[in-house]
Amino acid sequence: MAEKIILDCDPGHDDALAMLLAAGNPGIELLAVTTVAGNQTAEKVTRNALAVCAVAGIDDVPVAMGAQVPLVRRQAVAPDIHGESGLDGPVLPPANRELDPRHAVEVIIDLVMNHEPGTITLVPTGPLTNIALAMRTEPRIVDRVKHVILMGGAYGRGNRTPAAEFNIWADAEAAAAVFDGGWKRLTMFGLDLTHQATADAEVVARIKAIGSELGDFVGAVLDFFGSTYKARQGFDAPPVHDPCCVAALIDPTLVTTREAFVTVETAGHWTYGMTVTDFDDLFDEPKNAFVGTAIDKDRFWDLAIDAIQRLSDAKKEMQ
Ligand code: PIR
Ligand code: CA
Repeated sequence: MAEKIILDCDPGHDDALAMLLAAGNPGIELLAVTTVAGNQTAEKVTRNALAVCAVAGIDDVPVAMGAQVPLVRRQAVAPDIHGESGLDGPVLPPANRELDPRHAVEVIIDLVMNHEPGTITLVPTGPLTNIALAMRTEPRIVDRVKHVILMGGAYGRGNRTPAAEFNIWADAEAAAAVFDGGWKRLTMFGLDLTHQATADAEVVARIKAIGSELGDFVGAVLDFFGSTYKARQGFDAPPVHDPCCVAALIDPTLVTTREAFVTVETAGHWTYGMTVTDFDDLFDEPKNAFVGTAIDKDRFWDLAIDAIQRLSDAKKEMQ
């Protein structure tokens, strides 16, 4: 049975790849794409989500716009990595369909409350504002969600501050609520894992060799992401964080995880947004998360490239 997921994202170069993997792999049933301000404003990332749908032929999945600002802190976006549009690099096609008229938080609550308990997985790949708002608006979703598997945090070094990863730092109060939420299952894929999933030159070449409009689009996405990651963080190849969560749902043997108590720092001056990860039980707190430590990069890319190929083939057939 395919995993039913809601992808809550801020596209975003790597978010775009998460959308493609979710839509293009038969092991996933993508119930909705919901957006949240993060890499860019909510308006921009929502436009980008619709552009990805247009180029990939994702016609039947609702897309809903969500939170425009964090719960407490001031908004901060990431144009240094993702550009002014939030998805700089490729030509972005205009939307060819309407947004869902509901707020993302409503869509999340409606879907979770109208499906059997324990059947829907939430996949947040941006700041956790929508998820925090959804659990506060309808607390019964917490027990009904099968699994929250999120990209965010790090038990090692951060990327927005030495202590904090961007998605958590961008709305740490929301993240604190989500980590402390009491979910049946919570998985954190932080930078420790996602920095292993780099789009090396050979991978980009394989994607461009598909020879489709979508393959060229993803090629341009990765070229831009690679150039900013090189310039800003000195990486030889860009890490595509967000699709790691989707890949692990398709094939859990791709990743290694370790259970721990994880809590989000919201009071520290220098450490705001840090995901403090207690692998050694030093706090003596109940474990609340499975924490990703490793991913099989080659098999990860096989899955991602296969999804791009499938979506390309399906679109060709439609034309
Ligand atoms: C990536 C992101 C934000 C800032 C930087 N420097 C790099 C975005 C990605 O979309 C991913 O979800 C997460 N936030 C990684 O920090
Ligand atoms: Ca993201």
